[in-house]
Amino acid sequence: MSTKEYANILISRPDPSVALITLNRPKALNALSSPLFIELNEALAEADQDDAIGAVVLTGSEKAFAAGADIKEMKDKEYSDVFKNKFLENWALMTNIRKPIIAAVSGYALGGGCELALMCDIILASPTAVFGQPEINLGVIPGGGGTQRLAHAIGKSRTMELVLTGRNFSAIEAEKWGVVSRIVGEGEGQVVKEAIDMAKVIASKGKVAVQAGKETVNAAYELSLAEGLRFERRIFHGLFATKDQKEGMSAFAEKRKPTWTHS
Ligand code: CO8
Repeated sequence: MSTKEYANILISRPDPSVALITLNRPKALNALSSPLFIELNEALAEADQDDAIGAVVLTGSEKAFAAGADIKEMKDKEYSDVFKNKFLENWALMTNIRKPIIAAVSGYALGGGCELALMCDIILASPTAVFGQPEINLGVIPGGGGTQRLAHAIGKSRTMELVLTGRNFSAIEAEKWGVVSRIVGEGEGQVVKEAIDMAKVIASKGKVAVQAGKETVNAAYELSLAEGLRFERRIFHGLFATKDQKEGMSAFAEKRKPTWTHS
């Protein structure tokens, strides 16, 4: 992955196997402008192509993961502009990334910020994290998957309440409802540290199995139970064609650590 400099995001490698992408528009609380999303998609695609990287961490600042789509950019747009130009449709490109993306959320994750976190594979929250879909207060509704992904994650009644009242929800609620995998300990930078540690663990596994695991869990959100179970079984069977399956099971039997060749 190149060390290219971007205007709206920062890229670093806290470990050779992990890419850390930090949203960096502090004056606008990381509002998600079109240029920011173009950069984010480019950086994610590069990380996906880099064989040395096993997982990506996406974060913002202590105050804001992202306070939503850029309202100032949107406010004068007309229906014909947003429809013709497929406004923000490229946001969903990140759901095609093969490698796991962990969102490390501190502070505000509102509107498109909440939707961005929901497009990641795992969300870790700092105790300061505040989620919400406040679009109703702007005369619109969520447009980046909030109504759908939240409904899948937390059910109709809660999603309806959040989308129709625009009220925020806390890290504790997010954990109780299963929006986030867990709340990390207090302290500046703690959520990023724990996300990097998790990314390193994932990156230490065989990449073929990790990609298969991500694809198969995500299928649970698209398929019926019967189709999903059949898909899982086929992918599971397919992994018996990999060297990593032979290595992993032989290593267990021989009481040694496996050496993955990612093939
Ligand atoms: N867009 C643009 N600028 C923003 C945004 C935003 N979403 N959020 C904050 N800012 C700017 C403020 O305008 C302010 O700028 P300035 O200093 O120039 O006035 C600066 O960031 C700091 O913000 P505040 O002074 O408001 O900071 P506070 O600590 O007082 O408040 C809040 C923090 C509560 C987060 C407040 O900023 C806020 O309510 N922000 C807007 C939250 C919101 O409504 N988000 C939803 C946006 S709509 C959306 O996301 C639709 C998604 C559609 C996706 C479609 C995909 C296909």
